[in-house]
Amino acid sequence: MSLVLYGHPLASFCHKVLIALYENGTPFEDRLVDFSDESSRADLFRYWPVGKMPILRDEARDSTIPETSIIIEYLDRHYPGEAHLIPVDPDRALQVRLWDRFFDLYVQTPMQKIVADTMRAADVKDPQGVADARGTLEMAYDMIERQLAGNLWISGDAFTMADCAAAPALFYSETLVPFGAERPKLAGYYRRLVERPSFSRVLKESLPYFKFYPYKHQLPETIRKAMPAE
Ligand SMILES: N[C@@H](CCC(=O)N[C@@H](CS)C(=O)NCC(=O)O)C(=O)O
Repeated sequence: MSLVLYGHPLASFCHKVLIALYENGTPFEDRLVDFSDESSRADLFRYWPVGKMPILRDEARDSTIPETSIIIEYLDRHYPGEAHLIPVDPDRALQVRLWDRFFDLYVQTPMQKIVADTMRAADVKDPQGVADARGTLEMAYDMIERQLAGNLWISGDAFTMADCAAAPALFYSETLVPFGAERPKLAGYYRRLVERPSFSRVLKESLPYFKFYPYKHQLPETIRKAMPAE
């Protein structure tokens, strides 16, 4: 198979690319990266010394594509399907890229900060950084609530790369900072994302791994009930 995705079923940025692949039914091979296994870890770092996942290997073109937004743009250009996750119209495409950046920088990043701090030793915890991250999530939620006025998806009526970024970001951030009754549009958007077949499939495949998520007790009840017994 030409396309190989190096990633992990629990990793939110990997979910973002999986959604894009599933939206178009793009064939690919899934290669699980296990950071606790030296050779698996070396496999990833050999291609991308930054060490962040996912990365996409395109064996047919002998190229390595890192960074989720670049991966989705690459798939759109070289392996297009029926779902155009980047609009053809340049101004609409710009809006999609803006909201894609927004979810990565102001939802995923603070969400990861809070989760990572949980796993730090007591003497190196960063309470101020975590409080700032929570504040960023509240600010982002308010902006999303306003943006959704009249929009089915984040940048209009079509599901795009920005929604691929939104789904895992909001799925995990909601376990840390709930949306609150004052943000009904955000709550409705979240439900549409979770019910979207591409993301629903990603979540189903992640079920055996959610037991490793430090905030697993705050996952939605439907997910907790569907998780295999430990
Ligand atoms: N900007 C990167 C972020 C990727 C990222 O942060 N991936 C996480 C997994 S969700 C990771 O590899 N974490 C491992 C680490 O930081 O050591 C992208 O969009 O691909």
